[in-house]
Amino acid sequence: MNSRQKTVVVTGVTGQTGSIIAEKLIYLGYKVYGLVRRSSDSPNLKCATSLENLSEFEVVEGDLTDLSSLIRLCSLTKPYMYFNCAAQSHVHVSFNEPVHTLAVTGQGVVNGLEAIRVSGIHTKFLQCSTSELLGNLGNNVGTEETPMYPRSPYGCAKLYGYWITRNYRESYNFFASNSISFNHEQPGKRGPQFVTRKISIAIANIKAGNQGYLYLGNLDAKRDWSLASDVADGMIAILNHNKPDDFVLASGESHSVREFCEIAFLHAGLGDYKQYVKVDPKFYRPCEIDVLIGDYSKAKRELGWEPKVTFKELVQRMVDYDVKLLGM
Ligand code: F7E
Repeated sequence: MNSRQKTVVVTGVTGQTGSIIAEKLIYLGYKVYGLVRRSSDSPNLKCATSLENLSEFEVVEGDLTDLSSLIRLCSLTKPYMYFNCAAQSHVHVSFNEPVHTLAVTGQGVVNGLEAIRVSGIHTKFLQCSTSELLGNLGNNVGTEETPMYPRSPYGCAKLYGYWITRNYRESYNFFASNSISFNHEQPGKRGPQFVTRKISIAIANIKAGNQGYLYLGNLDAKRDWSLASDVADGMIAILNHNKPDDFVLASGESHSVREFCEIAFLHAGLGDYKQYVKVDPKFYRPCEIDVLIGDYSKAKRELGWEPKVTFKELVQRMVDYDVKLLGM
């Protein structure tokens, strides 16, 4: 590696997947520049606090919606790779904040691509795209060829990000790729407003006697869940591939929120989840995707990637983390 090949930009580095990618790349010998939004407090690194004092990690203050921040970032750091993990990533929130979601989740992508183009550097670009692009699959399994039909403002903004990434690849010969990642969760890092972590934190609180019930929305929604660390390996492999392309990263299995609850409550020794889980319609979405399941055979064939952690193990690890955190 020459010195430039060791430099990487990660946006969304304070979030679950961005921080995992940063950790993995630092371990592999890269210098990582993490874009962090300026706030009135000193920067809060959230999921990336473990990286704070490492010489291989540097925070660059800036905002995805501000093209000049990104031009400055790219001109200064001349990254060999750029992982665009930042987004307003909560699907339900996007119905209440559609314009903000578009600015960050959609326009933030073209800002990154433009910053690379204006800086005149050759940078491999990964857009973290999502299964939310696909919409209701019926009885089908989602592949790279599945027609896209997003069902939320988040999905619509991600659709723009997906296509503008392909457009820069086709227009300017950019090494610009998409991961089409299905749901991915990391014990201790997943935001508490996503359903898996909401359940694991509630279980810890119920065990500790701090909480009686857990209120959820649609228990019958089915998702294809993987460990985020496995998916992050796939994202890195996409940029290490010999050509830019788009890849589904998924587990190939679909499970309902109800099944997640069943396994989680039993594993925690609380017995039947029905004693604790109540449905509150305020958690329903105006428009839902009922079932998501992905076919990762292209990633397996071309990248040698496959998920390592099973659904049951993932549920158990999430519960164990939060129960231990509360000292139970
Ligand atoms: O919901 C249902 C909810 O918010 C999963 C993001 O990372 O993955 C994630 O999007 C399912 C949905 O994730 C509650 O209706 C029931 O069907 O954990 P979630 P998500 O919307 O699937 C994709 C791939 C992304 O790209 C996104 O950025 O669970 N559900 N009850 C609930 N969901 C939440 N959040 N809270 C509930 O109480």
